[in-house]
Amino acid sequence: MTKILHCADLHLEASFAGQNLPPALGRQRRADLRQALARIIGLAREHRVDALTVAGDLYEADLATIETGTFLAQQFATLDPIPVFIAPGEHDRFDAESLYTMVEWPGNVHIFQPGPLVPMALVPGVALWGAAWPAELPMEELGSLMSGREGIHLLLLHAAPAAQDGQASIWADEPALQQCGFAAALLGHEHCGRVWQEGRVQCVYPGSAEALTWAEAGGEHLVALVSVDDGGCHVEKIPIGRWRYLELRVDLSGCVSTEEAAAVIGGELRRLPDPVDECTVGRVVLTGTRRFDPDLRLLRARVSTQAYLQYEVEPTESNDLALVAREPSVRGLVVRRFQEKLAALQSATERRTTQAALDLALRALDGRKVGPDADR
Ligand SMILES: [Mn+2]
Repeated sequence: MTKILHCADLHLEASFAGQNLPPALGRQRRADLRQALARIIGLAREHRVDALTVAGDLYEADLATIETGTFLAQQFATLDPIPVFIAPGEHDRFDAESLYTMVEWPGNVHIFQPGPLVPMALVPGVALWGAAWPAELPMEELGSLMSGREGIHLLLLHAAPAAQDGQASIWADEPALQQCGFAAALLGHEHCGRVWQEGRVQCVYPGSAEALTWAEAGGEHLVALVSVDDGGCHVEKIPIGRWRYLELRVDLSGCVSTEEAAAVIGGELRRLPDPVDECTVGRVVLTGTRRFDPDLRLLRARVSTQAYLQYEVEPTESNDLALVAREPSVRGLVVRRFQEKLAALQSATERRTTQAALDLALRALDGRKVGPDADR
């Protein structure tokens, strides 16, 4: 039984600036991508695998430096004598200026080059075929290339599952690929992990090690423990990602102040089934009829959480007072009068009472029930 730990799409040095995350959080996330690689290497050692395979997008070439390459080389060297096979991808494209050519890699690291698929002996009797992105994949020729070869054959490739503009594809559903006799296709490119059987070929996209964007939040972020022998191929999915993206809608109806809103949000966070920790990026959408404008800076200070939360206030016609104040209507007039009065009031108690009176007036004008028993 040959055991392989397969990963892809680490995207070391990725930028998170496009998601409006503060620079410090971006740095933390980049440090955690390195931690994910360290965890993967730990798993490879723990499971005593015969090889670690990486199907591209190991780092982001635009943002990586020689130091990134030195870090990778050091990490992979700790696995020696376990071999590491890398099929470079789109973001870590193999060329004369890439880290793959500029860094001195340890002897246990094998990097596939662009061009046609070539086989490398993984263990006696098991061949790993690979190429750097964009691979030349003449499936028809591959069949004849592989015909008559003994043993188990595996494919390592960064490729889209079907033809997409400008991308190397594996056409996994193509009979030619299945007839080539690969026991497994260890792939990279898709950031949400999936494992499926295509004819006789066991196909694996581990997904990115961490969810990198909101769009990837719902997917699986795995490494795949692949066991293969003459009898077939088995894949165990091992979740590796720690970061998650959380979307939470909090109804602030009935709250009269930012402090109260902070308490409500804190309560909602504590009630979530999964703990909200320092590896959570959250979007909190504030909904409901409010009698105050949330002070988001104060809210951030008052909500006690380790997560990084971004707040959004959902505007609704009925509760956005600034909007109502502009209405050429009795509602608009009432709001304008109350706002003048509120601006002149010094006492917090009086302000609260006046705000409550405004709320009641708006409810009455909306034709809703007003009184001590009225539900909010
Ligand atoms: Mn990728």
